[in-house]
Amino acid sequence: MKIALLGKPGCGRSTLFRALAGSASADTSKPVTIDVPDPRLDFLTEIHKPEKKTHARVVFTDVPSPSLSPRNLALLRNAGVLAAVLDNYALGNLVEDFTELESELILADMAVCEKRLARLKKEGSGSSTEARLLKNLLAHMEKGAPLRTLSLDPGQLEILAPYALLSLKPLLVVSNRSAEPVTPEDGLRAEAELHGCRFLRMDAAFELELTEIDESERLEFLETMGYDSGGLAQFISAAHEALNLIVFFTVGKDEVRAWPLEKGATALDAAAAIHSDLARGFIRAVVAPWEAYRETPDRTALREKGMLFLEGKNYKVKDGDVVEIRFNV
Ligand SMILES: Nc1nc2c(ncn2[C@@H]2O[C@H](COP(=O)(O)OP(=O)(O)OP(=O)(O)O)[C@@H](O)[C@H]2O)c(=O)[nH]1
Ligand SMILES: [Mg+2]
Repeated sequence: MKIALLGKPGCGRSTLFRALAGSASADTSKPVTIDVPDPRLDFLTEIHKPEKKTHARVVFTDVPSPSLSPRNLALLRNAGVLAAVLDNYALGNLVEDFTELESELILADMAVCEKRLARLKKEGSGSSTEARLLKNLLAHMEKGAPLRTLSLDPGQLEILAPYALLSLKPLLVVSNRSAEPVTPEDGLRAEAELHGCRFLRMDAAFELELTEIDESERLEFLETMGYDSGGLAQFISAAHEALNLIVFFTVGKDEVRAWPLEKGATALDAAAAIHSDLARGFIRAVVAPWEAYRETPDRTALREKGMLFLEGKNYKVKDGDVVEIRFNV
């Protein structure tokens, strides 16, 4: 669940990182782990009043510039999502900066694909499935297009997984601006869409300032400034969404918890995420969508109304499901 922040010197990357970390003195050379805000989790916590509340988490890394330096490559390959921070508070060369970064990602991928293809040819596998796939990728990238805009099937993605190709990863495009952006964002937004990226706005310096204000005074401060709250929360949520995850919940007296799970995963996968014993001794999953608790905020009542569903191990878990695993070991 790693998200790498990249961008040119002075784009505000470290400012955004410190805002995420909640402190101006945060050490930007180490990753920071952040709770993913989730109103559904807040609601389930309110009605169950557990001793502990556990959010889904994401890990952010501030990747020093130049982003694609050899030292950084491992950091980038390791990340599930890349976020490009673009300066729109000082210079505002939005489209240029974005295009430059995207080209660097594509070039790094071309180098990997070419090297692998040469190797396959040398081994006499120049017409294997993998070689043909790599030629396809190279033809796509030669047109200046990132791999995330090429449609690939699960089998192809599996072949490519070991290479951790950078332009295949989801990329969030962040315009870092103050209240008044230097450059209008329409051009960047269109370009980001064309490249299969999600576009976001952010005022990193303001978000960092906000973290310095006592929580009790924050809302009042925002109101007097005429500002919207939750810019940071939106960014964290967008980053989490880009990881292609859903969230399921477990509820109880001791803990109410949000669990990230890959889209399409089953009840058995959910059980394994909680504990290997639950997967080993899996009997049934007892499932209700979290919304059911809005009308009937009580598990016993839900059961009596027939609103808890018994599901087998192949059940595809849905975003927002509250899950209880019945097991026997
Ligand atoms: N006004 C304004 N200043 C900002 C904003 N973001 C960053 N700055 C300032 O710009 C300078 C550089 O910001 P950093 O966040 O350290 O830049 P960086 O992207 O980490 O740059 P490097 O680490 O040098 O590559 C600092 O003095 C920040 O206070 C912003 O949104 N608005
Ligand atoms: Mg920095």
